[in-house]
Amino acid sequence: MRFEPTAETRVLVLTGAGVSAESGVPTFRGSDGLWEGHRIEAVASPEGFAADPRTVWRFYGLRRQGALAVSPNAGHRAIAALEARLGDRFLLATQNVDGLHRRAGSERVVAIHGELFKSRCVRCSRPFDDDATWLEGPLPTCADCGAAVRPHIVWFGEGLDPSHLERVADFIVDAGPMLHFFAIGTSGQVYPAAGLVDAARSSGATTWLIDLDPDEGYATRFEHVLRGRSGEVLPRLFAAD
Ligand code: BV8
Ligand code: ZN
Repeated sequence: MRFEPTAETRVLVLTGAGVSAESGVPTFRGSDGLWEGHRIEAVASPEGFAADPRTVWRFYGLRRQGALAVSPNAGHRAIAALEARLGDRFLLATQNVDGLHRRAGSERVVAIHGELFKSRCVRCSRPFDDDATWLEGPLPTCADCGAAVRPHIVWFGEGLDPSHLERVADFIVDAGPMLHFFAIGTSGQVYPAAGLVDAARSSGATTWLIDLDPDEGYATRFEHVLRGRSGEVLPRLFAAD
């Protein structure tokens, strides 16, 4: 099956851990939500950071190491190639924080859950590039005000960047029935990202779910459900010729 965009087609892609899984990055569901005995939701939370910043920095430091050790896969490249064909008629909202989409050449990317290789002062809040793992020695503090520095990640219980949500919502509304919405490699458990398919459908979009093992409840909200590995399905689905 191949996706054939016309000159009017708009495409919004939402990716989850299943796209990076093809590069060897572990998914959340695959770990049953656990990491070294901790519930990920507890570690990826403001309460978790306040209670035990060393453990939270260990979680993110190890993921920075892991992300630097892998490369984008054919699925990432197929998404970047579709963007190159469609230009401003394309937008990618990713739940993944690993930076692999940008390394594959994607530019029109909204990193709705934050970015692994950015940190920010809990007080000054301005994000800055940071690929340090902070696994050894003292934890980072702000050079300007001395407060704690945290990963620039949207944790459970924290709101997403309103400008990100607005950019995605505007894209959906502007596209209307010309929109094709693709959710790829996501279990659709985490809101508000999991609600994008409903917003797309209510504006008349055609909806597609591509997943190795689609979540039953989530899949019922899509018109097309393609079962398979994203690294294999996407190059065929998004092939240009
Ligand atoms: C918010 C950054 C309000 C962290 C992430 C009850 C209690 C507490 C909270 C809530 C609650 N009910 C609802 C909530 C809200 C909560 C939520 O939805 N919780 C869920 C768990 C119930 N949401 C939030 O807290 C959000 N914020 O609502 O705040 C608010 C509003 C305004 C103002 C203040 C507050 C914030 C959510 C963001 C959390 N941060 N990431 C980090 O990454 O370290 S979420 C994190 O988990 C990931 O980013 C990702 O989004 C999510 C996991 O989802 P997936 O990417 O889908 O990964 P998963 O492993 O689940 O699935 C992988 C899929 O790939 C599977 O389907 C699998 O079959 C498939 N697959 C595997 N291999 C392949 C494949 N597919 C293809 N090919 C393959 N090879
Ligand atoms: Zn500061």
